[in-house]
Amino acid sequence: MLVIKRLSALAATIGAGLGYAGAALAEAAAQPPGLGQPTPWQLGLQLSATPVMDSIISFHTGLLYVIAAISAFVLILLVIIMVRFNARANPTPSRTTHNTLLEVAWTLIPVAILVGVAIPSFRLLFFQLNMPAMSAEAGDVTVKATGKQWYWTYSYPDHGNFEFDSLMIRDPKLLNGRPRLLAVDNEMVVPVNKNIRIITTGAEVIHAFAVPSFGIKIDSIPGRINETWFRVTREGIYYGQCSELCGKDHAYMPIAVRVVSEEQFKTWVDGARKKFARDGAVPTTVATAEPTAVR
Ligand SMILES: [Cu+2]
Repeated sequence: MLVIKRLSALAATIGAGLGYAGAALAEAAAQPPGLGQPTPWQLGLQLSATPVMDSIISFHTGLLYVIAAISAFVLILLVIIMVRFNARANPTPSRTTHNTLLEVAWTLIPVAILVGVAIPSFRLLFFQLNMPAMSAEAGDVTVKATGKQWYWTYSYPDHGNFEFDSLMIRDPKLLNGRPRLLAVDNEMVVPVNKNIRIITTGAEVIHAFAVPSFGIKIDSIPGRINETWFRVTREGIYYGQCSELCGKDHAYMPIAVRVVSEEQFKTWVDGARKKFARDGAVPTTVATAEPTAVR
């Protein structure tokens, strides 16, 4: 955690020095670099915006210490063997073949390490996969994200009959400081500090809904619904990408999630109901057995 903080601080300093930070992050002025989007020369994970990502980062950092300690231990053993037991330093080698205590130890100690890693790993897995209790009164929100070739369609099943497409902004002149290949025309909007359930499916091929700062990545599979959740603890704009090779424009169907206050979210829903109202026609997400002439 500390390492990542220091690295991101370093990245911010370098970025500012190169004059990059000002323009690129003008829009998300209050948002630290590395939160919600990648930074140039980034080394670690993106900063966390949810409790799940907090756990992922601390688990990742903890594992790094374990791995480093094991690697250092093995390296030290190798160096000792090379120095003390080479043919010159040790011309008459010992004929020992077995050492019961040593053999039991080098079996049991790795098992203990693996169990020690597995326990927090499974705890994190359950934390990610167990949906929290959703409460509409508390302002929790369900969003349906449909992966299409090659954009995302969002609808809010509990907030009215509207649905909208979210396409990448291709014209650099329209970016206004937002990140290239990540900014979209219609962002998904959710309230801060609420449980957000994402239900996702694919319209024609498998896509994957992933936002690094939220610690979520879930496949969007045609014909079935997958779900995941997040709870963002600070307002801002968070970017992700389709994370399943889905076709020629796989790289050009980013995900942009704008996290706002509850009041702003209500205002946005009122506007979206009018702007993106559906006419009651059969939604285009319904899979058809045969390709129609329109396609
Ligand atoms: Cu995709």
